[in-house]
Amino acid sequence: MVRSLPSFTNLFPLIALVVASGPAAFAGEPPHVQRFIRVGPLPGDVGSTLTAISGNGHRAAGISFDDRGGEYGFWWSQTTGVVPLRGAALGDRPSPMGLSFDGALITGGVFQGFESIDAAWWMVPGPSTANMMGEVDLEQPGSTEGLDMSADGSVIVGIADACTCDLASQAFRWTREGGMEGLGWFESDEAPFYSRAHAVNADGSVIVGVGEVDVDTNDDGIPDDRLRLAMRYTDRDGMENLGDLMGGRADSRAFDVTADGSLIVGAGTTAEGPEAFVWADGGIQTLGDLPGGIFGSEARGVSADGSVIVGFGEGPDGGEAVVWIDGAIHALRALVIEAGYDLDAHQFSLDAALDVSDDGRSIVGRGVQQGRDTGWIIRLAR
Ligand SMILES: [Ca+2]
Ligand SMILES: [Ca+2]
Repeated sequence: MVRSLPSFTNLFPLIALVVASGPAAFAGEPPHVQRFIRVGPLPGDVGSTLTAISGNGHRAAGISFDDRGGEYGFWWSQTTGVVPLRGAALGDRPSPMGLSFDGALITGGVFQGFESIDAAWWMVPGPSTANMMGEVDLEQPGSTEGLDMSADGSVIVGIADACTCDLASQAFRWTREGGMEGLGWFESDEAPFYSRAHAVNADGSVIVGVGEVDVDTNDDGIPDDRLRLAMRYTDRDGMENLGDLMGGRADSRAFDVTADGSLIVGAGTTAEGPEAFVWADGGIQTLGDLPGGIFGSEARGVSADGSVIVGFGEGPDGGEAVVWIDGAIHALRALVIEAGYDLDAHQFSLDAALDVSDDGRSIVGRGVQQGRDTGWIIRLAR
């Protein structure tokens, strides 16, 4: 069967209502930075980045880089600083990507050799040794990687057969009782099939990410293109295609979801270029971009109630970490400087915000300090 393009919807009033109805953490106030924290690499390494933060905002996870291009995973808290995660064997390189609400559990992958990554979870503090998660039953067994977990860590989602070719892949869900289970794909006519799960809501019932569809662009009955589009998976509805923003190519992906699963954030494509969106049942709303520079934005994380969204936009000087609060976009760099941190003197740029705590107050991401990748945490005042 050949499918036509998914239908597009654009219900601004609906989304505005949904976003404004939650217990907004910053109702009516401009955001103010309380603390800016630089999170450097492990001892002896030269660069770092933060990939995720726990729901309560107390712990983060990230990757440390050595001067030979090697990468090594760590977790961080205010009291411990950066602490290395361990693989299953000597020489393994952990890559943490998601934390539980309290930060006691972390998921990600462990690089074993150069081509293969295997999904794992860690309990911290403690021995911090990787617990490997096994494989989903695919035709071609390959790599797996955990990318997010539910609030209590009982449900982990990610991508299976994450081969470096990035062609045939399947979103998975893992539970301690049930092991790893493939979530399937959108209906596609021909292999290779592709889907991946980026995030899961608090109770593990709503999973979001990307799927792929075949399309027949010239209406000759033969699919001639494949599109990657944002997806939402529930046991009741299966894998649903969320469509894309109007205009431009059809190309979208979902990166995060609110605690109750009702709001999904990600990036789509308009005639102007890639643009961050927030999706709710029946509607998708664009989030806009920073003024100046080229056009482009992406939403990577959302608070539990949907009132705070983080990601990146394009400003006059290139890509910048941003926060959307009640729909308004703010460059984080400007907010940090306003709070008295002289980022210019330290040659510190904030390139992308990658995750936000449940209360919307703690944001992590990647930056560059004096030419070297450097992780950071921003605490917003309430
Ligand atoms: Ca489009
Ligand atoms: Ca711009």
